[in-house]
Amino acid sequence: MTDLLGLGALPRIPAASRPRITPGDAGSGIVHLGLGAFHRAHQAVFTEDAMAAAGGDWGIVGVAPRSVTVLDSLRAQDGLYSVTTLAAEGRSTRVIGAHSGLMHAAGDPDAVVALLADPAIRIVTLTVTEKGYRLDPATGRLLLDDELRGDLESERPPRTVPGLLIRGLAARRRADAGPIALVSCDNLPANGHRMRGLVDYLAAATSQSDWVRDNVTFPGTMVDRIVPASTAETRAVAYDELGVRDEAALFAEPYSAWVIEDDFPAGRPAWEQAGAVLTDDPRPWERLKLRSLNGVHSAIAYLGALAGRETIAESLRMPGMSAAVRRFIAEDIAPSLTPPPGVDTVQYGEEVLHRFANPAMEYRTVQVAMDGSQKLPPRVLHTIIDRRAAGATPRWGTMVVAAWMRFAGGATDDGRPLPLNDPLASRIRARLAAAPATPNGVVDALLGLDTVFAPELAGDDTVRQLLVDWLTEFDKHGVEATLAGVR
Ligand code: CS2
Repeated sequence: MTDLLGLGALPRIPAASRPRITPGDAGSGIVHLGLGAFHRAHQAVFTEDAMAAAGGDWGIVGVAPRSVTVLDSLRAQDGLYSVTTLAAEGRSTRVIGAHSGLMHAAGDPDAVVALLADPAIRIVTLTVTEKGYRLDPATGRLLLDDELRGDLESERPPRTVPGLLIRGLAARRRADAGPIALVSCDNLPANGHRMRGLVDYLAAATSQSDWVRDNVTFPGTMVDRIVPASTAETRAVAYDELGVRDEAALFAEPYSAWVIEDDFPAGRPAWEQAGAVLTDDPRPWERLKLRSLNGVHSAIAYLGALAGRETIAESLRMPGMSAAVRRFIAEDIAPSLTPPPGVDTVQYGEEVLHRFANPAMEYRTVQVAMDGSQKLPPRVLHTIIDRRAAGATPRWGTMVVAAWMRFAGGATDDGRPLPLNDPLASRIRARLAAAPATPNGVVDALLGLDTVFAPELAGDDTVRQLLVDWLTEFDKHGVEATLAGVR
């Protein structure tokens, strides 16, 4: 008898931890691109709960775009994995059985294209991270490089996510397989709108605009749950709780939210019965969450990492850190947006800080810090742009950008290496290497990254001066002492 999680092992795990549906009972209705931890602890859980409450053939075929590590673990476990919810008061573990199939896009792109043309599939959801969409972060326009052009213009198997989608839609049109919703579940501003822009562009380039207009919708979403990268400890806890090994185990916070634009031409799971909010306009939620939660997460990550802190919770305990991010929320973020009705941005920010402080969650600063060139525009730069347009001086927002600039230098304040894990890493390094290592030199070099900094920011002398001032402070005193002076 194997001690690995899988269908055969389910009778042996505690009853309260078993999936809430019978895995494999529901037919497939959703294709999901991106098998990362976030999808598995968020949309998959909502979908399982929706099927448990109201039925429906909404099994998820999980597609790994490139890496096979998670895919292999899931395949060995019949698609099953556990999510352990960590709260200060204790933990609880449940196995999720919402996946009805698993595929590898890089290994077998034709199979994924064929699946997108299957009438049973009525929804495609995506968590491919900001960079997976191939959009210019500063302008939101598609970055048409050789790889993507090859996906559009040649017959070779698609290599990019947009290429895979447009080939899948073409196959669906030919098969007359009916309408479908494409749902971005990534932290992009107006993600539904961006998804539509991307697909419209590709559809025009491949002469299928009419079909796309009549058959494809792009519901926007706000997704929210803190799901740290798994470690050996995650797997050890799962073993303790389940009595079997789970190589794909996850940790997550108790909080989970999903706001979805209700625009599904071929039906959808009863997600509202699983706690999701279905709405006409998710954009106020998206903006609130991106700027207040993700923007503050990035702030704590860069500042904490520079001060040598490993985790977000630990960074938040640094003297002055919570004062600085509270001022960022109250003085820069709150005036930059209109929250959803009945929500107060400062109060929302307090709840976010409470979640970040969860002592049971080990969310690493360098995990949030990665892909800064993609994350900064929607999380922080849009706040700064809006505040500047209103004539204000966004002191705290520029502090975060300065911290990112210092982080890009690759070392903590006491000289230990920091990883620059970013699709623009080589451009960033080259720019820094060619510039004087002074606050002015660094600011000029990095403001010149035109896919990150829109012209109205790069050409704004007030912003430039604020950045130089913060970098000068960090150079003189280090982040720790700079923060300690914030009230
Ligand atoms: C985080 C997000 O890693 C990051 O960049 O800011 O993944 C964050 O945990 C989620 O968006 C929370 O919903």
